[in-house]
Amino acid sequence: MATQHQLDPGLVHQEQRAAPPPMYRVVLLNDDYTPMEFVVDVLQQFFALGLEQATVVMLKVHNEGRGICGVYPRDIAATKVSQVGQYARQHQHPLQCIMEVNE
Ligand code: NFA
Repeated sequence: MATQHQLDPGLVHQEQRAAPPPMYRVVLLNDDYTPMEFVVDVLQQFFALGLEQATVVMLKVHNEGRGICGVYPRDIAATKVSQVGQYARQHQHPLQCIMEVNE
């Protein structure tokens, strides 16, 4: 017969499991200057969206001020923010991309 300790490493007593690491939303912000086609291109290139879904997200950002591109572990989210920022600056567009913790 299994002991309680073997069945339950910690939960019956006070200790708890570590929470899973947080995920991060990568968010695009609207501006008045970045061309719509450039935003669609960014969403296809860096967030693996097809033309239709990239267009839906671009229009959401355009109409509502912001939109979620995807939700990722911290390091991946940070890399995407950096890549989008670099790509936008390279093309002299003011497009802003940020990350925020999901809950
Ligand atoms: N608002 C921009 C325009 O009218 C388009 C845009 C969409 C920019 C989404 C940034 C993000 N050209």
